[in-house]
Amino acid sequence: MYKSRVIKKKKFFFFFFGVKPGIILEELGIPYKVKNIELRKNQQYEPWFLKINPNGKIPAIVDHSKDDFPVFESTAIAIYLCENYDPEEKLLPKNDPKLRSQVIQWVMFEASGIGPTQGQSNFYCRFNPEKVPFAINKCANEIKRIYGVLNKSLEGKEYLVGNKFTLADAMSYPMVRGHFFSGVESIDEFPNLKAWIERIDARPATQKGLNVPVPDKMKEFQENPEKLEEFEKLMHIYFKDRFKI
Ligand SMILES: N[C@@H](CCC(=O)N[C@@H](CS)C(=O)NCC(=O)O)C(=O)O
Repeated sequence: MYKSRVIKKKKFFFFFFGVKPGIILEELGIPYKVKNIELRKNQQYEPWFLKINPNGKIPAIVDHSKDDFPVFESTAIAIYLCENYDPEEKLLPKNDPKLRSQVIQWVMFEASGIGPTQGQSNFYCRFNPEKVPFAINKCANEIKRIYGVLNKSLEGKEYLVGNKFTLADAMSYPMVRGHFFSGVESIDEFPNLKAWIERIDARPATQKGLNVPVPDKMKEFQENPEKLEEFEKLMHIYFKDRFKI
């Protein structure tokens, strides 16, 4: 029914496609098993999956070590993983309330700003066969405004909080590195943000997580515009059918 791939031998988690939890799992060294959900085949709406995420979206996880406890929404998954499996406070401080709040503030900034804005932009730039300049420009302007906030906050700093890599960075990085896909071709005007992406690009665990459960497509698309075009055409057909346009 769906493609399944065992990533590591121990089986504490089922993990359904979506790079953010992959990055957290790898950064924290949590053993997991992964299942790929094929969105184009609408596997996210199959009854067994809706029991895990009633919203019918990826990512979602099931914690087999805690009575098959299901968790959906990438931010909730990230916080759950840190609260339960980050005793060394690598990604989320526990005992310093101010530091913890600062990390959570940036995590929410991603969940309510970067994620939804780039998500909408992806539709207007890539999935809608009819390009609507007003929608495309509106999203691009908001993304650039958000990147300006990040760029300013990274002035003289390597990472967003406490000068160390935390959940704040881990959650924003996958979206920001895909800026071109969301209609912001260049981020040269945001040098701190560019350097921050390069810094996180060099983290082996994050890079491993980016390739879960299928090899990362963003770099391939950025380097091969014809592959991006091919993908867009497939998406046009899928969404026309889905939205009955
Ligand atoms: N706020 C959600 C967003 C999840 C989301 O939009 N997932 C998309 C893929 S990136 C999805 O599953 N789409 C399938 C659908 O809408 O049918 C999260 O962060 O987990």
